[in-house]
Amino acid sequence: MKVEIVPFGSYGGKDFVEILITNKQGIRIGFSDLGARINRWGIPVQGSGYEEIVLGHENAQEAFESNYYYGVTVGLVAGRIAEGRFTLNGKTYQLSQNDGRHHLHGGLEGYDLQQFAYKIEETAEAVTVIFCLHTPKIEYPGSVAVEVKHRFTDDNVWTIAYKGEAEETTLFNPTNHVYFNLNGNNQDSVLNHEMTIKASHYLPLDQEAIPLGIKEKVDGTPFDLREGRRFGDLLDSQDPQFSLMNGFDHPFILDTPGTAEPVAQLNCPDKKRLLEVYTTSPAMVVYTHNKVGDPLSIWGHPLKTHAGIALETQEAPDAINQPDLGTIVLEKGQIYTGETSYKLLLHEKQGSS
Ligand code: FUC
Repeated sequence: MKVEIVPFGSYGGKDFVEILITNKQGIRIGFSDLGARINRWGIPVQGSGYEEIVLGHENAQEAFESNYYYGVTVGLVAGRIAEGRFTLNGKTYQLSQNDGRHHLHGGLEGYDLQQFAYKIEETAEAVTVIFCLHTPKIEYPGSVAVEVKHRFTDDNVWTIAYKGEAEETTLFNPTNHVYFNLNGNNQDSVLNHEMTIKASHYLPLDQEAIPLGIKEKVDGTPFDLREGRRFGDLLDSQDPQFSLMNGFDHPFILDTPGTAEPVAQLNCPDKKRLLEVYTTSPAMVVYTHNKVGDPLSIWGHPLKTHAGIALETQEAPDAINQPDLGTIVLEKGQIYTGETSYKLLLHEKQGSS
């Protein structure tokens, strides 16, 4: 496999890099030390570069100015914490309120904009980039020494393995905020994607996207994706939860986490590309890029509503205030581990479209 380290631009006096890994099929994936992020996953097109199946940025400055968290590692806590407030061991904490009155995606100093140290390991069939960060004790109750390993193989599997060790008892619930668009660009939206999510329940939200605290059966709703539905066919749904968010921005409670069964699939029949998702996490937030703001374009093309689908594996949002939804407390000295894999299957010879 080929590994290249190229500049990803500078911001705030820091220089960032992108690590590009090309496997024996010519498929190229890119990770950056800015937020331990995936920034590209490209399928070669004869004579004209790559079709990128994830949303990303040209450089660090664009990434810093973006509101979408494309491909970033999210931490310490993925998902919203209502009013940024919670109580742990009898003490109440107030975190930054960076999403209206709520705390979102690790707050103002989350992992997404931190510079991670990295090293690269190569074996015969895979390259692994190991990103490390010792989170300064900013706003959460305790620091976490975190390691995010991105592994990419010759058979097109990208695996993220997380490890976190708490110095003081704290909260920890990381994810990766990758958005897929298997069309290979952001000019076509994901309306043509078939989504399969092996989840019998989802979490309805209030108007500010905080879980209402009930696990709702998906039966008879647009959230029933167990057999696969074309996203575009769901758009005229009158389901109040679906229209509330103009699409999905909801946690799904997964039926098959930690097994050899995929928890989800994305299928793009037009391009004969299929993506399978495997995870140890009990829930997955699915966000269908329901709004477009800043930036207004990426990869040289204007963004449109539903430009991608984010599949964020994690414990459910606001679990710290709604214990029935999961546990995100990491005790002092305890080690968190978690793993998610995205497997790309190409059903036609690529490189000629
Ligand atoms: C998701 C959502 C949010 C937000 C963000 C960019 O995880 O839950 O609503 O807009 O990503």
